[in-house]
Amino acid sequence: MQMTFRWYGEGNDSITQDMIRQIPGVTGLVWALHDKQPGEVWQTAEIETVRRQIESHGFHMDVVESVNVHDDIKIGLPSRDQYIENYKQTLRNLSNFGVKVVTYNFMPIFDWTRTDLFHPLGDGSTALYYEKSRIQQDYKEMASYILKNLHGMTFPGWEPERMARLDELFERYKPVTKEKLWNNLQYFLEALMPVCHETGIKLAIHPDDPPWDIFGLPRLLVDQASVQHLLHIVDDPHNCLCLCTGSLGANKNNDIPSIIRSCCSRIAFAHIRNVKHFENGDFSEASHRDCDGDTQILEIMRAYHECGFNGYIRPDHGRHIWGEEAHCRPGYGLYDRALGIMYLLGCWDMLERLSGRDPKPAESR
Ligand code: DNO
Repeated sequence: MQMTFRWYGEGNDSITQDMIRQIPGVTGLVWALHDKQPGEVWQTAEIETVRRQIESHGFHMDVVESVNVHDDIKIGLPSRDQYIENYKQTLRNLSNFGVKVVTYNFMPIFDWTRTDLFHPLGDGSTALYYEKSRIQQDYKEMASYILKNLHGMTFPGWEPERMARLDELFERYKPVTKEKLWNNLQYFLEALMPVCHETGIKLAIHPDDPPWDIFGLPRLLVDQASVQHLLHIVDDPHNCLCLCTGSLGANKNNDIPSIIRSCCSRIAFAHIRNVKHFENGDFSEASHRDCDGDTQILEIMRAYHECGFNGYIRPDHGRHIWGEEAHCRPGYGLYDRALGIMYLLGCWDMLERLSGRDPKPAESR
């Protein structure tokens, strides 16, 4: 496995490349052009600027998270073909810089959804939290709460321009049933596969977070059956998963180690996040330590190890600790994600040792 760390870019992240260099084991920065709107082509000169910022610090830029998909593609409008052409061009431009994995999601309107971005935990830290009873009718209230708490930072999926048009977007998504959304995803993937073959890029879809319909919007990637369906409808080694344990793990019936074992060769990118469930259906995010949540982090690492996983991995959301909630992106502080990396590497190194191999320090730095 290859450890990476999500970085939002110079001037857009309070965490610098120099800070990340001091976390053991990280070889690559997971990046994106965060000022691009869904549907726009990522231009070579823009990618080149980020390449310098990443590679000059000894990191690779193999993984992009995300190239976001335009709503017209998800809705299935005739204008989707132009946006798909733009997506193809973006893939070609990225491949010229050696990019190997492009993450995206197919969630209608909202990306990840939470009701509290800085929920106090018992130890004085805070974490992202989902209170089930608060996700009912009022999507505007939830969106405006999230936008207000992003400390003025951009967050993919929460573009203020899109959030300002919520009523219109909901209207446009009205005819999109779950079945239509699957068809539109298949259409998108089938159109892109030839370019994936040409460039070698793997497309890694992020599961829906949380893994159930919200505000009447259909959500597709929610459990083992839907993951299998996705891999089956476009049965191509370039049609891959960004398997997020925290997204799927928000449904406590999902057995993530079993999902990993069932499709490991199609997992291009692994997000490791731990979630704690409450009786009433609420859930909180937790530290990466297995016993702090219900996601089975130890079994997940064992499953990846047994499958010989050699894809990219990153700690996903962490708690906000040591006062950093005053300035960090929700879920994306430095400290708990760094602690998470040490925990994940600790698990992995021990699994390696037990298999008779000695862990080695990161090579690219
Ligand atoms: C949450 C992230 C997601 C992910 C997108 C991929 O923190 O894992 O927002 O980046 O869904 O398109």
